Amino acid sequence: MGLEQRQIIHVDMDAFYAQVEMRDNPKLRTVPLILAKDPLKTGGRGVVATANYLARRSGVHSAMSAQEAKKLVPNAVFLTPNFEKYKQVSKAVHKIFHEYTDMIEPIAFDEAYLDVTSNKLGIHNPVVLAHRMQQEIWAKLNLTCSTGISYNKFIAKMASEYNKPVGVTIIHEAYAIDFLKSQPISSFRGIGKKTLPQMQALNILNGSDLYDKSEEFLLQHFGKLGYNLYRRVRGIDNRPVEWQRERKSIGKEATFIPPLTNNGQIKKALNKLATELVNVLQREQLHGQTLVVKIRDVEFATITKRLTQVDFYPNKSTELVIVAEKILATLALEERPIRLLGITMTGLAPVTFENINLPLFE
Ligand code: TTP
Ligand code: MG
Repeated sequence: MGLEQRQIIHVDMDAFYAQVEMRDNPKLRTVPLILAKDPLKTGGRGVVATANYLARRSGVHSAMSAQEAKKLVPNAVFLTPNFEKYKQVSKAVHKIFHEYTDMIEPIAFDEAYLDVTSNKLGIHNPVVLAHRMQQEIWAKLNLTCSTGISYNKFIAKMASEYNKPVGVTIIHEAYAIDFLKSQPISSFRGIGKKTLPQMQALNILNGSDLYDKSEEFLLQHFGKLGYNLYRRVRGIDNRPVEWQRERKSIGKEATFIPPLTNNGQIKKALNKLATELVNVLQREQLHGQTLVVKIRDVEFATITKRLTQVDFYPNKSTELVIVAEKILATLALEERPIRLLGITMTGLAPVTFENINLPLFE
């Protein structure tokens, strides 16, 4: 043994967009519901984001054209996805996750890996944790999810899909390879529309078939993916849960010797600070709603002032300089040279939730 094994929970909301809409409108609970613009109103364009289980029973699924879905279920209700709403729900779900651990890697609005090896509740049994989390999400948000538990991300994800909806599936290391061998090849993450037919052509229909292929063979046919799959099907996936320590603020400041004496110098200094600040924000994939400017003169009189806006500030140094100058202009500064300047962004949030790409939508 030696090193303590990781305990990873993959959480995936059930029929996410559809479930949220059914929660908020009970009339939708008993009808086939498809989250897509109504093809009658788009002239047939548009793609299905998701559908409730009733509509799925007739063969409707994500990424199918809305028109095709309408043919399958003529009496279905079509609803345009309300991303702002799902984002808010996602935030609320993450708030619950944070009661358990801060080691959270979001994959999409409705999906995340949690490393609960050491968790805030000090509970060792991850099944107890997962179950509790599901109950809490249900109690507070009236939504169900499914969880997969294992010692690595790949298997945890596969496990959460294994028993949907409202499932909890744990795969212990001792059973991992048996489990992987038993799964259809389409449930291996990384095998999508393009790769699936290639696999089938090579008679690789399940994990067991995959297991039987040599590393050379898989590399030759599938390159990097093949290299990974050779390991995945052997239960090997050492990727850590990539979480970001939550930062309250990110700031940059500089001391000036000799001190700054005119607006041109100040602007130049702000430019440099803003560029550095934006670099860090970009690297950490964060953006913020409050900009704080700090200024200290040669007499050591220090003033800080903040400006908060409803929307996140763009991570663009030129824009931040304009805001910083605006803040400075509101300060009643003494006419003394400036010794120190700083700008800080707070009210931070991950950019991932904003820029999440849903290429299926126009
Ligand atoms: P999924 O978790 O793949 O699907 P789901 O939550 O609707 O259903 P399941 O119970 O099988 O987990 O995706 C989450 C949300 O992302 C989904 O509700 C809608 C959106 N989505 C798209 O917009 N396009 C897509 O192609 C897929 C797969 C999902
Ligand atoms: Mg889901």
